[in-house]
Amino acid sequence: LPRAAFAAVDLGATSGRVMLALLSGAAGHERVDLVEVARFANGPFVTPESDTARLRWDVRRIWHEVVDGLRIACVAASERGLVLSGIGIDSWAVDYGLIGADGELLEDPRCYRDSALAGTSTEVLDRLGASGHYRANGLQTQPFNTEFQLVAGRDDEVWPAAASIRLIPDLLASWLTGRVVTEVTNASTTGLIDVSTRKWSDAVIDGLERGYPSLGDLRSRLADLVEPGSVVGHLTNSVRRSTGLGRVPVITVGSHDTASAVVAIPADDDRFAYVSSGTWSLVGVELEVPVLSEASRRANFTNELGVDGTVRYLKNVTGLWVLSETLRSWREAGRDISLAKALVLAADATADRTVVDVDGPEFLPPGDMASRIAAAARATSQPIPVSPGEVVRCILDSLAASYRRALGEVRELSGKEFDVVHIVGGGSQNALLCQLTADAIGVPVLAGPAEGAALGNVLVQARAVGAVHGNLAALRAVAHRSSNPITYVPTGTSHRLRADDRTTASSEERSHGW
Ligand code: LFR
Repeated sequence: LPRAAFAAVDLGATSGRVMLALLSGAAGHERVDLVEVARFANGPFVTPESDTARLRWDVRRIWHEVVDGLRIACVAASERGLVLSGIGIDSWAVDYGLIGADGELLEDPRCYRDSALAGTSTEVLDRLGASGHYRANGLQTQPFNTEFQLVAGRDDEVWPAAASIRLIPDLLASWLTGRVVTEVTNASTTGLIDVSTRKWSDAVIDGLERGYPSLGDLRSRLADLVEPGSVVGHLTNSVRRSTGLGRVPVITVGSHDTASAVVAIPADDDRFAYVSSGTWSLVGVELEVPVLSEASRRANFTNELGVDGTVRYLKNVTGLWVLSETLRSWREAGRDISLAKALVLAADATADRTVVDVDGPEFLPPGDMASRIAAAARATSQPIPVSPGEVVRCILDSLAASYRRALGEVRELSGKEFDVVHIVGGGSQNALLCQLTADAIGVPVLAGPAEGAALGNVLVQARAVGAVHGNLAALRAVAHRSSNPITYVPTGTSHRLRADDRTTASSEERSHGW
């Protein structure tokens, strides 16, 4: 019988959900069962061409979905004789809302896939010095890192009125509780954190303020940092009225979805690598200390902060976004192919016929992926995938090749050895991709849990209120009992074509080129 209940709000770039989590079992035997009480589609909307940002999030709609989900979670918990012991929020990283001195949201937050951000990162790093910057924040260069978004928006009309910069989970938590904090795992994706001290980086912040005077005082707009597992505050009266909930604490979790997903990896020891597979595939390992070498910077590896003082050393590989956008553009063209059907067709298609570099900048913005794949195939003199089966197969073969390349680099740059690759997140349900990954990497893949971020979110809350105890290994034992990972053993199939054999641009060139 469940003895405690929590709500996990997990917001991805393509869908959001509210989960009711039920914790049962005596100490040392705990398990968590997740009940999805609300799920909604998410995605940026396109703003008029004249706007300074072209893609934005309707964060007020997200807020209403979250509150509605919490209302349903409250009912579902009380049906089981329980009240919620906590609420945790995680989301995709880097994006933020600007709040005025009166506490009002000044505009819909910009979406990280907005192509208006092109070029800013190169400009900033040239001005600030890329090597020193990386030694401070350890962050990969992505055109959308928060610091570059802030620089790109410094002359926007709303900027002078912005009193507070809030990352998406912190923004929602502030609306739920009236309290403002910055949770550190997500803050580590801003570029403004010193990865070695887990504090705001004076070097980076001062550098930006000096380099871009119209930014004004950046530091005063950033709230104090807190680690995962702290109580932000309790629900406000108005939230209590609209949800039926009582005085429930909102607890910081790994509020970066990837940080939460990594907590829920059901590993039995530390010799593992992971692919956190959703809209993106985050491919890497967990470390005690960051890798800040020049080689690491040039390979564009990132050191993001994890729960319990850890570092997530990884690479962002374009993930199932390419597939979901492909299916979406087919649907819009009147060719409705379900994901299940697409995967059956792909399984029947010729293996490794065409392998493209899905990490190319052309795959970042929304749009017709099949024609971008065709262009990439043409440019590398490979057969152009035409049928849906060929296109989807090409995407999956290309993802597996990209994971293989990233994990090879991880091993080399960090010295970390692993005998298993855990795939967590929605992509762990994609059996074909899991098998192709095992074959490409040559080590067993353990797939699941599919709701890794929500599970990791709950585990950190449960520990914060004393319902479970122990270090990350203890939380992972609970994750193991709560999920049934599926093993994919490498079949020894050799990969005729490798994405890295066809890549001409270095990672550094690619990351700057967008
Ligand atoms: C995954 C993720 C990645 C981050 C990207 C953009 O959902 O959080 O870790 O790089 O989204 O925020």
